[in-house]
Amino acid sequence: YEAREVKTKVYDGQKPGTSGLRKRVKVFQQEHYTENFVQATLSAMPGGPEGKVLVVGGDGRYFSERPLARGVAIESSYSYHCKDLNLLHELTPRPPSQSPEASQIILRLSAANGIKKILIGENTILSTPAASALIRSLKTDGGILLTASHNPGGPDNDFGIKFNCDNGGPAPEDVTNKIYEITKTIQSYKTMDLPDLDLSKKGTFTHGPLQVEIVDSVENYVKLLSSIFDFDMIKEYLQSKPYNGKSPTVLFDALNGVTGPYGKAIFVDLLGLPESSIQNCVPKPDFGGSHPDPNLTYAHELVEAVEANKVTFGAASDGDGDRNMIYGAGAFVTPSDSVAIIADWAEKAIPYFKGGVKGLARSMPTSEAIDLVARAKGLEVFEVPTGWKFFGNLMDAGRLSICGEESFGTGSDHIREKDGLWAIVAWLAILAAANKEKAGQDINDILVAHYTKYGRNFFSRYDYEEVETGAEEVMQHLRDEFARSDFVGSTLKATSSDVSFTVKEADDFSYTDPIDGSVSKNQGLYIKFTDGSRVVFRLSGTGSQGATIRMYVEKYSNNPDEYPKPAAEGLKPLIEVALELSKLTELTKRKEPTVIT
Ligand code: VG1
Ligand code: CO
Repeated sequence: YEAREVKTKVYDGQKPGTSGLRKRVKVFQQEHYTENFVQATLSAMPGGPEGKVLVVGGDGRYFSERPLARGVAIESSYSYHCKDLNLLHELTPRPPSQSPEASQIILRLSAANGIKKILIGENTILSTPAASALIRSLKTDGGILLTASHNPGGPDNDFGIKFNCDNGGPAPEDVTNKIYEITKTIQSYKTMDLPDLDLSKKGTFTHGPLQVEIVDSVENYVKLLSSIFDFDMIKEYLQSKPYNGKSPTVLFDALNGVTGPYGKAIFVDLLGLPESSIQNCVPKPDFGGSHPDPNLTYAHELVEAVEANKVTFGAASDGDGDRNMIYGAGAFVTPSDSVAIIADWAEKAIPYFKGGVKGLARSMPTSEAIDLVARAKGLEVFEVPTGWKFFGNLMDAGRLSICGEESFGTGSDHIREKDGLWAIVAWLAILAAANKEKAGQDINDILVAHYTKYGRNFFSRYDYEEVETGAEEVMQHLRDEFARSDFVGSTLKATSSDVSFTVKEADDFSYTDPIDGSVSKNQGLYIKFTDGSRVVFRLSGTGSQGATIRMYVEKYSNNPDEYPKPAAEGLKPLIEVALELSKLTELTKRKEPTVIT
């Protein structure tokens, strides 16, 4: 096989967003489109592609791989067969003339660009945290992740490609900017006419000049978690009977995403729970037609099952496995509270942190609950822009151990991605530790104890998805308001009550990385009020179509009478003020948000 140069044309808009390039599958399927982006990625990787070793894997969504090499007929029906994960899933037919799937394209371009070796998950399956772990434990030069995370999958939905560096984390902005620059002028790419490689068999293969090792999707990751947590302690708790003579019950929902096999390995094989403790645990290329996002809206099946059966501990993760939701009967843990509580319990409940926690961090819109824990423990706390890539430098420098985002992302420096199953096991460890101190404690008791100690940060996010017009206008209108000389110090009044808020500070968030000094501007518009409340507006960087406006509101209370109240109630005046000030309804014609979390 020989490398050959293929002439191509430039496609607009191949700018990696918050977490890689995410577009509709049909966009990626255009001639040369995926090749252009993969070539740009290989050319932009630090030190270039020559002689490098990369990890490749993803959430198994549609367009990740096609089992051509196994002789599956694709003319009549598209059949996705993943033998070892025991899944067979039919999708609508597609013409056989279409271009190969992303994983085969990556193999061909890698071979032509001088990559030495590719380690790829069996059937291209690797959760985002598992890929990050693999890059780190095998000390590879980086990895290419095939995922659009929580966005729906299938022929009419989303696909995504993301590059991670050798620390296992999403490429920083200087690399993603370089990728984008290359896509704007690309004239050709290098490929090699290799046949499709069967990605269903583990082992090492020679693929043209390339060495390809097809690895177990789960093993390395589960080993890592076993070294972090005390699984014996968790098992002991699960087998004890602290709840009126009854054992705790668990329900994990993979939402048909990639974490199914990982969840089975952890909950069933390792912790000895019954099969009924996991659901939707077969990864499907279209996520069973659902939206694989673990929140109260999209994980309603889990919420209903937890409530109906009074399950002690419910949890879900997203399509690619980096997000998590913790939900016990009658008790929803907001992600902002979750990371604060994990930080508070870390040294007591998780052996990995026995030596001490180095520092804490959150993304800017995330509630300040974790700041309060940091202050109490005398730890540094960082506020970074949205997206996991900003945590990596702090971790690499040894200044950050635990961090999180309000968007159901929680993690630590064991890898360089957020990690859904890590957070879920961390919560099981907290329950186990709490029950050792005093038997009978459930998720709600842990929440109440935390609020009693620190106060409660009420928090909510309104998403206006795929807004057709007015998104930019809302942002510009806010910038104009901020620019008014009398804006700071002005008082904004709620529409349905007498409550009012006085503006203390308003700006467009800018971040200077304390490690390398790089500056990231325009990261979200925020208003801080004199009573400590905050409102944030930003445009999403992960959508594939139209603009998504996110509005975040936060209000702190240390009045115990307010702790049990639903967040929506305490936040109502603030939400009214935010909507009125931004003219969001007027400019976008959207009366209601698409999702409230
Ligand atoms: C969203 C979240 C952000 C998260 C990102 C990637 O980004 O708000 O907190 O890091 O998704 O998560 P945006 O730009 O749409 O607000 V995932 O699980 O999609 O990789
Ligand atoms: Co995700």
